[in-house]
Amino acid sequence: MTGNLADALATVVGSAHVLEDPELRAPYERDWSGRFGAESRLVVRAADASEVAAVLRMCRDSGVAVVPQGGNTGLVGGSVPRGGEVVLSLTRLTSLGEVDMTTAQVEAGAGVTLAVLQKHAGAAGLDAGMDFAARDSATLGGIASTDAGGLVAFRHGTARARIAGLDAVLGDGSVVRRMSGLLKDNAGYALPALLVGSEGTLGVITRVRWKLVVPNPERVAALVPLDSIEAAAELLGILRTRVPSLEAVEFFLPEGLELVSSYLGVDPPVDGAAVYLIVEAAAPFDPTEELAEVLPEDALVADDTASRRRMWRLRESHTEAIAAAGVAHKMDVGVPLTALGEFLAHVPDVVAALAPEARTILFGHLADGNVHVNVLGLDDDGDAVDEAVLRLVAELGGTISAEHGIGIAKAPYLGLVRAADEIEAMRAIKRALDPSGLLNPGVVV
Ligand code: 2HG
Ligand code: ZN
Repeated sequence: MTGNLADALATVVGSAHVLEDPELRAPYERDWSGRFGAESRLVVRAADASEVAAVLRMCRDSGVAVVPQGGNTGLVGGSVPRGGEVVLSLTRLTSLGEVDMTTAQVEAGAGVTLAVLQKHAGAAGLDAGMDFAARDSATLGGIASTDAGGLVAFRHGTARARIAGLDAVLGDGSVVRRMSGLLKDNAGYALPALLVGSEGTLGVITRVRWKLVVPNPERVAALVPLDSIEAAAELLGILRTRVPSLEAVEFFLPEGLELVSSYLGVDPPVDGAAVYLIVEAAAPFDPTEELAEVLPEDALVADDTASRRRMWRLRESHTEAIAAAGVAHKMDVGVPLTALGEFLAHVPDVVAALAPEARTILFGHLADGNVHVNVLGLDDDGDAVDEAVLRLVAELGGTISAEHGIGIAKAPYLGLVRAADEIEAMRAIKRALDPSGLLNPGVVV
């Protein structure tokens, strides 16, 4: 059976792009979390939308489920096999259109990485309006299908806000094509909006039309040590209301700073605080003064590119430093800002009650109320810890997934934050668009 399917797929994509050898398949079978993954039946690398459609048709006819995959930088098991599926890699869909300067939009294949889009936009004097540490590998298809957020979501929104349109092949083989880039288009249901954030469970996004932003040439960052999370929340309020050029407010804690500094082999530029913020402002004019007026005196300011990068590395390297220390349980949660102090104060205790030896590292996107809870040193107690943390999130009115997606990691907990009626509506949509359950089984619902 596998043989037949592999041969059939090879007639579409070429035999060089059907990977059956376990060694060649391996990089596609485990995601960046290091926690999720299993063997696939095979990996197929399509080159364009018509190949994607043909691959899906063949897999449906053979009764084999498909896991769509972009740069495989996911952290929730949503882009890797659960066992025996075909992995459909979209990384070859790299065609990139010319920037349309009238609309400041650009069409890009699902396999274009964020870094390539950023460069392409930059060459046209514009900016992608999105950024995060996995920029060199993460692809636009994955970014769209998870509704990724990142470091400048506070200013430019999540992927949803950047997507003017998309092309996709649905689970039933039909095609959604919405590339006109119209600002106003309310003709019927917004299918592209439904596909954004659907994590490859309804359709395979093959192309997006991306809204670029006008870059701000003057930029300044600051590393701000603070005594408490309450002080951080108060400063956030001041920044939000008094610094119109504000672009990002990120945070990490002493444990994270220590781990990252030793991973990078650098001396931490500050220490002794309870919370550290990285604040960035960008404007057509120099925002240094605007920012300095509201920051405490001991804030370290970086106004040139090299020192800004050094500062940001302390925040961006958290994921890598944690991965180097072990396989973490990762909970990407959103908490209302009014409850953030309570959440951050309680999480370590909630974890310690179930797993006293575990190490909890908290960091994330403060302005978005988005906390990355990383717990190292969990074993059999891991699921109980996940559930306890996610329950706390739900009790505080938050969400169990802010920007990484539900994947398979959070699927059992969706009911904590979505009512039974809503989950049933999601299931009805899944049945309608993917009646044979071809796409990404076990993910989301
Ligand atoms: C980040 O903000 C990413 O750096 C990864 O979303 C978070 O590793 C994580 O938990
Ligand atoms: Zn993040």
